[in-house]
Amino acid sequence: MSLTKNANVLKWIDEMVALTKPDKVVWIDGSKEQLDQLRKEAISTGEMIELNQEKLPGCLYHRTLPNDVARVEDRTFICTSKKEDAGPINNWCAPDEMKAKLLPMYDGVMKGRTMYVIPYSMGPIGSPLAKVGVEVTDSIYVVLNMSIMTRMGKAAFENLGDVSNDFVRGLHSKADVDPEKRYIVHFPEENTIWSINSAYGGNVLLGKKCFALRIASYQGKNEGWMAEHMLILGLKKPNGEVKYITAAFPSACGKTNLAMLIPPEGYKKKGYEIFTVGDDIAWMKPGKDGRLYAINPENGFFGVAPGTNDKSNHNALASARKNTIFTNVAINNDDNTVWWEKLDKNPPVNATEWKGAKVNGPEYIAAGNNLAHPNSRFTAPAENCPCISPEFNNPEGVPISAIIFGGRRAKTTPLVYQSFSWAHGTFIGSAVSSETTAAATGAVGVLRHDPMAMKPFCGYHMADYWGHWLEMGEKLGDKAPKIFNVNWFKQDDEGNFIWPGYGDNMRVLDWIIERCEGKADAVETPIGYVPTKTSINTEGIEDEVTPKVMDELLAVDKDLWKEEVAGLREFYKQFGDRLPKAISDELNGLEKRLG
Ligand code: SAT
Ligand code: MN
Repeated sequence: MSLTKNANVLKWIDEMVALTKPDKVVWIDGSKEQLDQLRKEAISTGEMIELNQEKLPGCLYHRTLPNDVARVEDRTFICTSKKEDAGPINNWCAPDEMKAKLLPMYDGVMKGRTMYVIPYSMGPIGSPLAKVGVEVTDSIYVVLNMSIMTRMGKAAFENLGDVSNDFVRGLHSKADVDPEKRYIVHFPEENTIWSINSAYGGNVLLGKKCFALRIASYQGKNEGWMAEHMLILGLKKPNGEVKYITAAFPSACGKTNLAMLIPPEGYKKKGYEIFTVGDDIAWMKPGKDGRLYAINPENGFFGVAPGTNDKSNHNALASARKNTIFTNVAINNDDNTVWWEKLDKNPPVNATEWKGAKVNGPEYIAAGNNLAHPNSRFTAPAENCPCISPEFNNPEGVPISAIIFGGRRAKTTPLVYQSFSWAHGTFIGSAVSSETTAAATGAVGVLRHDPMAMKPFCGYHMADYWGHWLEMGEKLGDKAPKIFNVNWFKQDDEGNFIWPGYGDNMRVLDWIIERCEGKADAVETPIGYVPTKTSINTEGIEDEVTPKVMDELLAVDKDLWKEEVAGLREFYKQFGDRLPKAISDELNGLEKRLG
């Protein structure tokens, strides 16, 4: 039975049914009974495995095919009617041509299967910033993940109403999970996403990267708001005031860890606290008072499991102790729980590795294998997070004081620096480079340009996107957040990380907020304002971060930066005359300051 009278939805569902020809159509109302039923069914078919229900209540395990473990950027397309609107760093195909290619693949693809119709809201129901999506899929795994990651079910349709056509249409079929026929396709001009032949994460949970970043960035440009690949956190100061920060880092560079940071002892004692609003995506819009407000459109965390442990992210572990779906981690067969690299020092002897083979964990690892896939994930409800912000469901969002960019850089980029202005900050965002990670298929550890951490996620021309940033800055004027850049990943000549990171990143957040309040000290350098040698608090880590190490962390090496400028000049060339003048002015200004 359909859950809505909205004629636009009903018409589109009819079309999708006629195209994919499922045996059955099930509308997902979001009720506990229905989800329990789907869990049971998925367990009975082997699609999901039930984990130890005493130790991990409500938790399920899922294994994807070894060819289907990450986003596929080379098979992701932005199909705008004009090629130049997709820009030089997106894959483009004419909408008609792409449809002609994919329609035969979708024709009858759900024969013998059930089509699930998933209504969902990105953002709190009723929020002026929220938007509705409908995803049809033949995967229970998708339904169960969407039930964690979004506000899913009947209420989303209530939000849409009976007449609106403002919803994003998502068509997904796992088909044969054939990597040669895998496509993740966006039609921004039609509010439509088509995904086929994958059953993994960002390729199939269409509310996430496909809608909340690629389609939403396009909508944001047209409607005067911003969709960004950013965490959102609240920093509570000893006086009780909470300041909000967003931060954009590429996938698997520590957004979840920063969003859930536990301050070092000295800070805790003084009364500092961190609250999580979001760990991956921020939608931001100027509020009535002229400041920039952010909501997290998601309702859960799709976090990288390996590396997550009690020290790196206690709160993420706590979030994933109940009602969580684990994908491609290892199983400890002794007690039917989960394990991944760096969870602890005791890989299970009696293990099932991520591809499903029974192995001796320590021996398997000693032979150079991973027990869990490096991009294995937990899908955990936000409400499980011990430090979830009291503002998490605030429909108006939270006012942002600072925006941080960052990536993985062994050299060149100091621990932290502040931009001279919004335009300079936009330039810094456009200039972000980072070493690639396992979150996407392809080589790991290769330095590439990843502007605003949006390279894989911007739904239109990247240079126009920078233009939109500049325009937003003009609109916000002196109420605009201050813009910073951080690098937790600086290395010495032996390849060791020289900044402790994790909870100690609080020290950098502290400097950032103090800068916003006009307090902390900085020196003006060619690249921006860098902390003075003593303005980052190192109390408690003096042994590790000696004055000499601090010098290294804050160094601005002019020769390296000249190379950076040359690389950027080359990178910007492809944007031709669509590159905003303010960006090339900033590059020229930097070059001049470097002498
Ligand atoms: O696979 S996802 O795109 O959802 C996660 C990520 O790459 O950030
Ligand atoms: Mn991400």
